[in-house]
Amino acid sequence: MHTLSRRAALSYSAAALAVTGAAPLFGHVKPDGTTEHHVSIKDMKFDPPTVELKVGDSVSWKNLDLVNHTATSAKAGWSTGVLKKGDAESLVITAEMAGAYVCKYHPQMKGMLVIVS
Ligand SMILES: [Cu+2]
Repeated sequence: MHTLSRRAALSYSAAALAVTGAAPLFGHVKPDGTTEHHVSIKDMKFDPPTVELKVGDSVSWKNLDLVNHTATSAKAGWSTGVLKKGDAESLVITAEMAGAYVCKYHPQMKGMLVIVS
């Protein structure tokens, strides 16, 4: 994680604490009430493989492997694009993006976005 984004994440959490008085359970709650979820790509796996989220939340994928990866759902028509070592990409999640995704280079790598209300 970049120093800047970590600092931003901390300030988001502080803002959430000030507003709600409770720590967020998962991810980082932003001032607009949405949550940023983090998925690491490491050892040819998405970690965590399944993310439960609300429409409007964002997911940030970060590639910690040496080889290039993507998070891609051909069926739902979205992709992070190519993530090289150390790259991260954050996408805002719409209802249409729910379901399974893979790495386009390594289709055995499986992830899932589950929309909860
Ligand atoms: Cu891959």
